[in-house]
Amino acid sequence: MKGFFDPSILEEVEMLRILGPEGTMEEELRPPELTDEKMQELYREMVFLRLADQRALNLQRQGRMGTYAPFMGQEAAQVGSAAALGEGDWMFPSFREGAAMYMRGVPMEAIFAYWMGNEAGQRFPDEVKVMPISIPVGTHPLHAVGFALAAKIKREPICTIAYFGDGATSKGDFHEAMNMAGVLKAPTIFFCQNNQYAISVPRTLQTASRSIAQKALAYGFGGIQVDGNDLAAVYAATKTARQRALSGQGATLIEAVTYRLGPHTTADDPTRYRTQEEVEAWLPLDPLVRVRKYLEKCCMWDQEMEESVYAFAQEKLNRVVQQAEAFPEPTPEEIFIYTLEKMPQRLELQMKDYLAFLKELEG
Ligand SMILES: Cc1ncc(C[n+]2csc(CCOP(=O)(O)OP(=O)(O)O)c2C)c(N)n1
Repeated sequence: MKGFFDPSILEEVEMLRILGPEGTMEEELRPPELTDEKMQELYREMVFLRLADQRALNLQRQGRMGTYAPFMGQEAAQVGSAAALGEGDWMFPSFREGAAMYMRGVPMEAIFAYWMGNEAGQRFPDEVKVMPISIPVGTHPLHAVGFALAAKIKREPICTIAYFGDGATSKGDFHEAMNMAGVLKAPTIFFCQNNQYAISVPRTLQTASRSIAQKALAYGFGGIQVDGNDLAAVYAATKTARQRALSGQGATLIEAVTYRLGPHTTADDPTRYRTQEEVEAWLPLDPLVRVRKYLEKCCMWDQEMEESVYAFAQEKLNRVVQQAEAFPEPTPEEIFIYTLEKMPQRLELQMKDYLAFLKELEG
C-alpha cells in the first residue's frame, strides 16, 4: 500500500567493530589519535577498573558496602566512550557507570563511599564534569539534553553524554529526551550500554526494534551500533558523535552491544533467568582480553607487565578502601542543607523539628 512503512527495510543491522576478539585491528577504521601508547594507557585503566569492581563486590559480601551495581564486562564501553570526550564535556551517568565516572575524574574512593551509603561520595571535586548518579532509570537523558541546549545557547563548544541501559529505552522520558534533542539539535550523545538485560528482562522482550541504535531514525538524527566490548570501536563512535555535536549536527545515539558478566546488583541472582552456557559464550568476547592480545602482538605487553599492573592496582585499591571508609559520617541535617542552595524558612523549621525529634529519641 502506498505510504506503508515496512520495518523489514531496517532488518540488516551493521555493527562497527575495529578491534576483534583475537586482538586484530582494522587499521583503516582506527582513529589516528588512538595510538598503541594510548591503547596501553587505557588497558592499565581497564585492569584497575576490573579489580575495583571485584573489590567492591567483595566489600559488599563482607558487609562493608551496601548494594552495588557491578560493571564487569562493560569496561570497554565505559572507558572507550569517556576517553573520547573533550575537557569541557559533561557526563550524566546512571548507576552502573563507575568506570566511566572514574575516567572522567571522579575519585574511586568517592564512588566507593557512595555505595557504602555515604551521599558525600556524590559531592565530586569542582573541576569534575560529572553529574550525580541517577538511580531512577532513564530520567537523566532529559537533563543531558537540557544542559546541552543551554550550552548551545551560550555558544560553549561542548557536548553532554547520557549513559543508560537497554531497559531505559522503554521509558517515556527517554523518548521525550530523544525527541527534544532531534527537534532542537541538542549537542548530546545518547550512550546506551545494551548489556542484554534489564535485571531479568532480556533485550528480546525490551523492544521489537531490530536494534536500539535505529530508534534514532524516528527522531531525525543519527545512530550507530558498535561492538561495546571493542575499545577502539566505542572510542571511534563517541569521537565522531562528539564532532557531530560540536559542529552543529545535533545528537547521536550510540548502542554499545555488550554483556553484563556479573549480577544486576549484589541483591540479584542471575542464575534465575540466564544460563551458565550463555555467560560462557560471552567470555571469549571479554573487552580486556582483546586489548591485551593486541598489545602483546605489538610487543607492548607481557606477563611481567600484567603482574606489575595488577599489583599496583591492588595497592591503589587498598588506599581507596581506607579513604572511602574514612569519609566522615553524614549528619542528619545534611538532607535539609543540601536540598536547595538557600534553605527556605519552611525547610529550616522542618529541620529543627526533626533534630528535636531525634534528641527526644535519644532520651
Ligand atoms: C524509574 C525506575 N523504575 C524502576 C527502577 C528499578 N530498576 C533499577 S535498575 C532497573 C533495570 C535497568 O535496566 P537497564 O536500563 O537495561 O540498565 P542496566 O541495569 O542493565 O545497566 C530497574 C527496573 C528504577 N531504578 N527506576
